[in-house]
Amino acid sequence: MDKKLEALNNARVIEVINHYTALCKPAKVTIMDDSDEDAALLRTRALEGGEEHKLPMAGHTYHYDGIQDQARDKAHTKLLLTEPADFGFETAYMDRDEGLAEIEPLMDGIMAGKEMFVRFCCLGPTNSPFSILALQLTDSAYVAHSEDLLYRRGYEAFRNARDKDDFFVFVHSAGELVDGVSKNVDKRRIYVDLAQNRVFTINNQYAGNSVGLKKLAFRLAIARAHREGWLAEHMFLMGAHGPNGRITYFAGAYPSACGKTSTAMIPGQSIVGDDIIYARVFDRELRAVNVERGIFGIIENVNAIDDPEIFNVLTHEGECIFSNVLISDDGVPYWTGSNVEPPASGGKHYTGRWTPDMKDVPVSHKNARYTISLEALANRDPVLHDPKGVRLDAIFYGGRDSDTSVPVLEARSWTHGVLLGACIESETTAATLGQEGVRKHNPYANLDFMPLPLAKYVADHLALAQKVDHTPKVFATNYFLKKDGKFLNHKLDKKVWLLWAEKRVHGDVEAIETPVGFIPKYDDLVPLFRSALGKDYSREDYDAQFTVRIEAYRAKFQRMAAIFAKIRMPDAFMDELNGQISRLG
Ligand code: SPV
Ligand code: MN
Repeated sequence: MDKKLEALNNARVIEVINHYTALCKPAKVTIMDDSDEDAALLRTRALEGGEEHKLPMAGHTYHYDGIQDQARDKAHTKLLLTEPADFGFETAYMDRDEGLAEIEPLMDGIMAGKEMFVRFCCLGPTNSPFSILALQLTDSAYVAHSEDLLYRRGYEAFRNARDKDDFFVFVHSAGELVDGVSKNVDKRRIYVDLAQNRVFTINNQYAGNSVGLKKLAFRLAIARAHREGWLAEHMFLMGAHGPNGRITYFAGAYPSACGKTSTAMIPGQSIVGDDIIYARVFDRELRAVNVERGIFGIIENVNAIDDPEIFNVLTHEGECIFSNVLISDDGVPYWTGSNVEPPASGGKHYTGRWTPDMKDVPVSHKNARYTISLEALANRDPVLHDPKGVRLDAIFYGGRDSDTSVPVLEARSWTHGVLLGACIESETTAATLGQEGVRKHNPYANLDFMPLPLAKYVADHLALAQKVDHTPKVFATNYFLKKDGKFLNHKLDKKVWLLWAEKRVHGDVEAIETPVGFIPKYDDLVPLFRSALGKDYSREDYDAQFTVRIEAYRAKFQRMAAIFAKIRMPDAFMDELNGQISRLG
């Protein structure tokens, strides 16, 4: 037997590997430990197999996903359930036995002629009460390479594990490749087997589909957190830097295109993570960790002015995988909104050859991405790998609307905050397909990933109040208010909202009570605009931004009431919603 496997002394790991080797029939099985040599081998294999290509800048590579494999495949991502469930919202699921019966034949021989990489990872910091071990089998060196940038290595953690049976299992195959790209996308399936903490994902490469440890593990983790009484959230985690060196940790849930990564990257603050957290109570204190150790971020609009830290990483030596961007003939990546003109000669593109006269085809795909390690960021918070996590003092729920919500608002209580999270809406923009200005309801920015009825998830949040001495303060943000078609705020104003919220956590400033929650006093924002942004802040701007639009808010909460009337939500939640509506009356 392979020496690395033998040293693990874990019968279940061997059983899983044997089972899927027999089913997927790879030509070769390579067991990987936490060594840099094994990590380097993956990088070599990704280049040899044509899934990645080297760029002149040291450490940089690029990857293309197939034309039809550029985003999460919601229709084919299904929960396998042993009995039908009413989730309270539309979710893709199917009968577990039927799902397994469908996918097993599709997996039969799917790795023929390929090398299967067996990797051991740890979700959350290692040697931590937050750690969840994960066993990954994949025939894609690109996927394995991405995972090595995004997740902590866990071979040693497996070796030292006390409960040898307790780990998540992910089996991925890119399937047959043509020019380094998955060919059989019509046979793409992503099935989440909650009953056995395992996920099968086949015939895809886009990391949101293929990287089991990201949104697929996240679904397993939410279900597990529900069973065990903790929280797994689609949230960033960051340190807000207040007066006298004070650091206050904020988490934040935002639907896509609502400012999540840019909030986590606000200048002068420190980032712990940009996508997923686990939060647990120890000694009546809520603590949180970043599940990941890297960023799989949207590259569009990353430029030197708006995202200097990330732009810096993307334009300097160091490890980075670009996906679905333009690559010029001299090997320079270009993307939409970078403020850098692509060359007249164009270059290689996910659609083939691209030249600037192809006005209908964007320089990079809207969902084109970069994959980097958090270690590369100058503003990374040093607590990233702390097994104890950080004390979570505040939560941001970010929505996007042009006409309703004030830029920042503090919830009246924990329960009111739970309501605000459940009522997140994001308005579609001209840039996304479909009609502009359509509001999409996305409770906790988690709708796509919810593996259990919303009412149960909400009940877990409400119950937190009894488990801790101090619940985090909750804030709702909206960076997108408009007047006469123009944004009322500048992109960097969010720094002021964050620093104001930081002061509220510590009781440094008062606030104005309104029917929807607490808003900042003008006099407290003026010095923050001055010190944080070097700007004057006018009374007119304040009035335009912080006027509480009662009618619009009332319409919003009535929309929510219509939705929640159809779901059996906890009584305390419905009382809060009804109280909100009557206060607005
Ligand atoms: C998201 O869409 O929320 C992401 C990217 O973070 S994905 O990995 O596709 O989920
Ligand atoms: Mn996400």
